[in-house]
Amino acid sequence: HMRSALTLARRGLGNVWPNPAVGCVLVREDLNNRVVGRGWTQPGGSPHAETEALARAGDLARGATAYVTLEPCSHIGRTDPCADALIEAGISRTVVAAIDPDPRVSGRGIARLRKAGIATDVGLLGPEAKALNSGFWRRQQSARPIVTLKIATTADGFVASRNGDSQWITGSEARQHSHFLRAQHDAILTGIGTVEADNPMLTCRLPGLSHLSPIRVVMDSKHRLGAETSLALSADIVPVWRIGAEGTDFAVDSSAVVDLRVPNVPHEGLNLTATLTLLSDHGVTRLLVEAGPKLSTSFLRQDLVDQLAWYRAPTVMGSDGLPVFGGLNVDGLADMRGFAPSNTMELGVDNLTIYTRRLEA
Ligand code: AOF
Ligand code: ZN
Repeated sequence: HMRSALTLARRGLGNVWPNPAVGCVLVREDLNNRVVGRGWTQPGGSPHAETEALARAGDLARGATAYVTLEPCSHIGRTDPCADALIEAGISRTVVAAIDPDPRVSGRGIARLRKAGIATDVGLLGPEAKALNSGFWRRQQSARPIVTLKIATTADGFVASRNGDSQWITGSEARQHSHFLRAQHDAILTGIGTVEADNPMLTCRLPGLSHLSPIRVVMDSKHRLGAETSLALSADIVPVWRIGAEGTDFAVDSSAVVDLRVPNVPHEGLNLTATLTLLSDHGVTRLLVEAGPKLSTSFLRQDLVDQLAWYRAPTVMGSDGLPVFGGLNVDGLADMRGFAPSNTMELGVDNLTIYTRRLEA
């Protein structure tokens, strides 16, 4: 049941920020383990998962066990506390995957349930629940989003030929999947170089999922984002946040583009750590970076990449091409960036491997 609650929770990824994506399953053990209600955090972050499940169960909730992927909340926010809703509905037992790191809750939800006489177990599939909401945890604990770097390369790691051709490295299945990846992130970030070269939309254009497009963030260190770019022209439909340097007064000639500022680091460009903090301040928990080699390399060099989503085509370019990453100041093997493969899948003739940052041993 907790696995099923985690699967439901996953539906919220990318569209509930700054909230976590939570799932809830209500089970009547006295009725042959009948599932009487299922719920997940709704777009925008409310209603919460428990309220949804309780509404579906109606009177059948009385006497049920609630499996919840996050501690039910105890604070009055945009909704009344879920812990109270579970108590009032007559739930008899609660199984919680992980304690909520939000200081407004953080153990108080569990205490409230237990005080009302509801047996409450904590920790079932806890690591899975934290991994699913790693963006929420990161933002709560470090005031940053988690960063996924997406790259699409030839088998030998090149992104363009020497004449600059780069459009069709991977095939249509891989491209469709990358739109799904966009839908599961709160924001997508690119550089002004990519905007000028490709004039991208950076939206999710899968049928039926276009409402899940992430906020589009452009690192505009050169102060060049044009009002006629696809991004600026569509900013009234899907938000565009332009990040420029502090102390400059450039503004895009488009009222819909949101103007944000971070300090400039000499010889490096806009401060990426400050950018992550700024995005977190605006509620972003999951950031997808889809940029050219220069910006991608900066994220990697500064050790800001939590996950690599690497789409690979079955083609070989050879060293005439443009490599996906520039120099990382690696002298010996010990200096390399280390990742562990966490998932891999075939997409037509291409494949995708998700690598997760290997923490220091
Ligand atoms: C739950 N179930 O499905 C979610 C929870 O702004 P509010 O009122 O929505 O409160 C946000 C906080 O609620 C968030 O930081 C987290 O602690 C909790 N999210 N809690 O019981 C849910 N999404
Ligand atoms: Zn709640």
